[in-house]
Amino acid sequence: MRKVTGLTLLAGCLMVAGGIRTNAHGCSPDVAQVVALDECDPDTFNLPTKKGGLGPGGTGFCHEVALSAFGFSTTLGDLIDKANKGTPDPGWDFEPDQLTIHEGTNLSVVDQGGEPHTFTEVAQFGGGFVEPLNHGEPTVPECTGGFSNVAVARTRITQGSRLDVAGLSKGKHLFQCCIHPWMRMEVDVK
Ligand SMILES: [Cu+2]
Repeated sequence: MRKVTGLTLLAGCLMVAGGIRTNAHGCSPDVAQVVALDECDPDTFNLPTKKGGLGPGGTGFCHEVALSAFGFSTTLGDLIDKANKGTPDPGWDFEPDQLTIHEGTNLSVVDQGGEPHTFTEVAQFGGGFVEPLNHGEPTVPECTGGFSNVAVARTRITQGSRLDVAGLSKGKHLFQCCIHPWMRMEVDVK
């Protein structure tokens, strides 16, 4: 009898999952999409550190997505210059900037840019762990230590990868990138 009940429930779940996206039966949570974007220029980002880049180690820090040959990318120098002037590159961003979700909805954050980011919940927006990109703002506690801090490292998203955020409580939640601290997003849970 138990097995039959279980199968019936499973069939109910599949029907719900295949129809309108709903959480009415508690089968699978609603998912809200967030994307991380950047336009990193691999030619400058992946230069050896001696030449002012971030190094070609591993598979390189920046993976080509921005069509740099056609002028759509941001060089490493430009990125730092703009951050220093307090006018950071708006192409490096989480989209949307604000999201209102119901309690129980999961966030699915996909990195569609070319380099790693973090999607880190913070009490208040502020600087990340890469000082030249902070425009004088102190590093927020949640970003302190960079990737040597496991709490920060587990919020990292590399190009093409996805980070799921579940269990957000009702209220306002702030997320930022600990590398590019102007990448910020507010999530309001109703
Ligand atoms: Cu970032």
